[in-house]
Amino acid sequence: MSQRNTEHWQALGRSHHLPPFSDYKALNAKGSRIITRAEGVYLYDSEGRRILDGMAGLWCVNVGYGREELVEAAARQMRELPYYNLFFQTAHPPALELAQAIAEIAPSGMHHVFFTGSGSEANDTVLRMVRHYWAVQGRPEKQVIIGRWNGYHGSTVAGASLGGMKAMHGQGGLPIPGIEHIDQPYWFGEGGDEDPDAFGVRVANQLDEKIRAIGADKVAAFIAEPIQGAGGVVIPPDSYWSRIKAILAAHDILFIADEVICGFGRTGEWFGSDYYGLTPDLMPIAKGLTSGYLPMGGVIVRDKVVEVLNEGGEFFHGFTYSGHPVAAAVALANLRILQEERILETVRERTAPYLQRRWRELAEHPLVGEARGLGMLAALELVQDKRSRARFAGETGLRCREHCLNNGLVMRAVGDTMIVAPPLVIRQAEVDELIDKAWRCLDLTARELGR
Ligand code: PXG
Repeated sequence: MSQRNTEHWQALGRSHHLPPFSDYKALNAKGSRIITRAEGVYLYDSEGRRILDGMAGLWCVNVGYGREELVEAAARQMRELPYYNLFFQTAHPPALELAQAIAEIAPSGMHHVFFTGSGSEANDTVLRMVRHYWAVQGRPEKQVIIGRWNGYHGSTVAGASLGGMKAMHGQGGLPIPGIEHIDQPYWFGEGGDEDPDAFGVRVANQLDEKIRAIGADKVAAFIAEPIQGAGGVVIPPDSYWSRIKAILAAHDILFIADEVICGFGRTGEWFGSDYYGLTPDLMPIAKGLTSGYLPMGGVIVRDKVVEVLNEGGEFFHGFTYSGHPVAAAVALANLRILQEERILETVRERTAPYLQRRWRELAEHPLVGEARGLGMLAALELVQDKRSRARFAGETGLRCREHCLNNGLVMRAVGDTMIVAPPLVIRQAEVDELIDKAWRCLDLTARELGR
């Protein structure tokens, strides 16, 4: 019998596993890091190393690891009703009660939820739902959805098409027809010498220009993350969302706020849309809905859209695992934890201000051109030259990420942008540890570069 150790699992990976977003040859030469368990904000790997999880898994473990209440909720529901579907005029209590609980925390005027298994499926759902919405009203030519370059909306065909990741578009013939992109509000990377607010207005105006170029009679919707996550924690200049709101108000199109990362407390509010005062018509959700304990996503839908859907006959769309009862029971227990432990209040009043204050100290490091953040999201821009904001070639982030992992910290690299999105329940002493380790890894990266 084979031994259950690091080499054993790495060999299994090489022989049998095709992991997501991986360069298989490079990974096989090296071997995966094997994570075996987790508690609170810490991961433990197969070498017994303890690693502070600065990414809350993949932006999702909002209430931290090891929450017995979620385990109990899953076990209880599995005994009671492990599976049933929501097709053919049936339903079950966990999905219905979760829909109600989500409606209670959603922005006003949004009272319905369509459940999916993931954020990508949520975005496939919005694509079909917004086109159906216009078709039901006798306007089937309103089809085009406008997204943003470097936005991320998932990895299915619709999700990757709505997103603006050029590397993803380069594989598999994407984007699909009927999707257009405008620039992102990424001042540090693309703003040059322009004042940030002037830049924010200028890129927001691209939405107006794009709608006019296509013709508003052909545009179904605009989709955007309140803050781009996978794109590198891109926090728009203050001017951006108010200008976008004005543009949306001037045109008869739907607005989709992708809340997969910002939802469920990341900004200190329930949704990023609450933080920025946005009024979306549809909100894709996932990740923090269950704190990642089980896969689940959904779309929260504004009443005016539901009213049209109600007149549209059958909506031919849904998944075997839409509203899965065990995932729904876990999501309900997760929302209860967020509410009963007043986690959003703590984030707003204490944890986020502390994280953001300490994070800004990293701007003093010679490699850091900008240290930005909002709520429980933060990013560092690694630069060759602080004054000119001259970048590296895109490899420095990976070096830094490697130093972080070897020194007990998960920090994600998006090119040469380092990012964190820790569990919302991280404590002050753990934030201190995160900052100390980040500083040390920046030093190690600088030394490796011969600086
Ligand atoms: N929308 C947004 C805003 C996301 O961040 C999705 C949709 C898709 O969700 P699913 O559940 O289908 O993965 C996401 C997912 C990264 C990374 O490297 C980010 C995501 C997923 C995988 C990796 O930062 N976000």
